[in-house]
Amino acid sequence: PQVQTQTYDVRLSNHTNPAARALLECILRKRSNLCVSVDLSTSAELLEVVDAVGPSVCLIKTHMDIVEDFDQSVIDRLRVLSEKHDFLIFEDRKFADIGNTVVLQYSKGVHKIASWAQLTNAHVVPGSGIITGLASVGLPLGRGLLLLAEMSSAGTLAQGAYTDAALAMAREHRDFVVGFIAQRRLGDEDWLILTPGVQLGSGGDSMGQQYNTPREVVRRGADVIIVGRGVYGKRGEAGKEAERYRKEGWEAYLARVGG
Ligand code: BMP
Repeated sequence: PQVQTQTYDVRLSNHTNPAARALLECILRKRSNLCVSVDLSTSAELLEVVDAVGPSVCLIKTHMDIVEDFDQSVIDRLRVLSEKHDFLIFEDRKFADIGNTVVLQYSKGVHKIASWAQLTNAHVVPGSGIITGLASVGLPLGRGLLLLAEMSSAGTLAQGAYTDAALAMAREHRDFVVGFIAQRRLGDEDWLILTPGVQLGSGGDSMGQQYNTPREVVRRGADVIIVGRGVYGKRGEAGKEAERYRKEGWEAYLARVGG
């Protein structure tokens, strides 16, 4: 049977990476395939939105390098919320350097990403050494990696042969690479497909972002929909909006698997 039509329950048995398994288990427990991308630049705003959307999400995506008042307490408070509401954390770091450098960027510096993010991601432009490097840090900690195989933005170079190369690289590191940031299902194997560029009522922004609806991206193969401004854009309504997107994403999944 095609991965596309398998339930999250069946998909769970296709995965051995602990982060991938934890994500699928959380999706099933919460009946949520929604990841909210909380791109806010103060810790107070970030944590307020995370607390509001927490009940509706399986995953919170961060860009920790935009938080102006970052310190270890932001991570501590985020982890408290992840236990309170039951979600995983994905740092959207988009690593893009040689193996030796990404080892340091992943484990050290101000953010120490590997110590708190179950999932992170990487560009494949440097070649597979980037995966070897990240895996040397992440695998012993039970972390998982997503490769950027496609992007949502207009004019992206991540298409065609580039996307095929990302798939080939993933196949060489199946223990650590759990899936892709992509706009559709890739490959016959069970990869987790996380799709950004999602909003109800498509369109885009003035800087090249392009949106598709939850229904459309799930139909094309998204396992997790990533929504940023669509959820936190209207002040004070993030909780309500997250629940709306959770329902949309879940109904689209049920339609895809024929439930
Ligand atoms: P928004 O829904 O507000 O457009 O936010 C999308 C989020 O997903 C941003 O954090 C962006 O960095 C990320 N993203 C994206 O939009 N397209 C991609 O192809 C890959 C991304 O990580």
